[in-house]
Amino acid sequence: PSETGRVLSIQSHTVQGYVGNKAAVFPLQLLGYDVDPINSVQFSNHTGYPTFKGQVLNGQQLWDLIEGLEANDLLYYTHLLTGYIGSVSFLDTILKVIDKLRSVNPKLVYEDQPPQQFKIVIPKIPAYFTGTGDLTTALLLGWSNKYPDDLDRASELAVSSLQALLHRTVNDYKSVGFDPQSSSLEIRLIQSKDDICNPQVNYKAEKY
Ligand code: PXL
Repeated sequence: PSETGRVLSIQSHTVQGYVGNKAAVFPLQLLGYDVDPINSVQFSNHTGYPTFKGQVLNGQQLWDLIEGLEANDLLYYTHLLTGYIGSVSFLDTILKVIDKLRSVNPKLVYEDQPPQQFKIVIPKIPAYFTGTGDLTTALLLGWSNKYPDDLDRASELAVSSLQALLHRTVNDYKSVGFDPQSSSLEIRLIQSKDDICNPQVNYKAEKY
């Protein structure tokens, strides 16, 4: 295992655009994590478009992949990250996956336990995005593992990266004459790599 961590990320894949694993894998890799993606669906694009086509993985197919990894002793993960889950059978299998991963590594991190409370005040951006939740979760995982006792700091870093990326996204759309309020925007993930690696903290957490 690498020093930083090994993440199993079970999320959707879209051919075009950045949601699910497409929004989570790259930032975690930039932050130094080994990330193994399992694609819960493979869709042409996210479901907010007028139409989409593709395939959905069922619970048994997910379990097959886990069994394949297990048979080769490849099931050691420090973190499990999940997102968009399309069916109850898939969710049931995720619960089995958690048990299985915990049997290999009892310290597996899936849910955050610190009952700390704080808030970060951020300006509202008048636009609508997809994939931002998936990206935020990945960034929080990435930074909270680096600052395990400082969730404030981890959140400030995650929020600051996200805000920089959202501003870049809006400005990019505006620069080609596109009204950012007219439809959901695809996030400029790759173009924001420096903001992910080295976020400038412009948003501070305040204790309640
Ligand atoms: O969490 C965003 C997301 C993830 N996966 C798929 C989606 C969306 C949002 O539309 O369609 C397939």
